[in-house]
Amino acid sequence: MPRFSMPAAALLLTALTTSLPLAAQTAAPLHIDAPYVRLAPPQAQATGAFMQIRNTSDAERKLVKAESPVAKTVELHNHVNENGVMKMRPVTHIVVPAHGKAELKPGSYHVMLIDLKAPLKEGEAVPLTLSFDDGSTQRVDAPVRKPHDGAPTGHGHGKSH
Ligand SMILES: [Cu+2]
Repeated sequence: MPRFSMPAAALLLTALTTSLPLAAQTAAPLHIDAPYVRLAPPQAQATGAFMQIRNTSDAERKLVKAESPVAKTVELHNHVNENGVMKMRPVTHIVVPAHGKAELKPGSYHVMLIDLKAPLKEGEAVPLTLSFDDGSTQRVDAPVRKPHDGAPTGHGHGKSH
């Protein structure tokens, strides 16, 4: 009785999988790694959220919006050097390169949580909804963490130790 030999079946399978468009295999080519929110001083009304966004697709994506129920306003920010002074500036989007990643980290791009509705506690999970230029969204829970010692503050004062 005729049947596929094993090598023929393997070849057929290889041909099928390699000819599939990438989009058909991965509905969500964006991956959010290590999200966290910086623990702010109790009286602070704003803080930053940081993460890495990996893009496994062939197309550049842009993060265009972030939302969170813990803050009245959520903006996308970058730090820019203006005459030697680091300042935060809102940006319209953050690029996630094809087969690359966007790094949201202190002193660089970040999600700014402004007018916090209640002080955030260490370990609390902050829900973030990220919207991209292709209309897709990603929901992540970012734990609140203490900032690392020596992280950029945006001020010019030196370290005391
Ligand atoms: Cu900011």
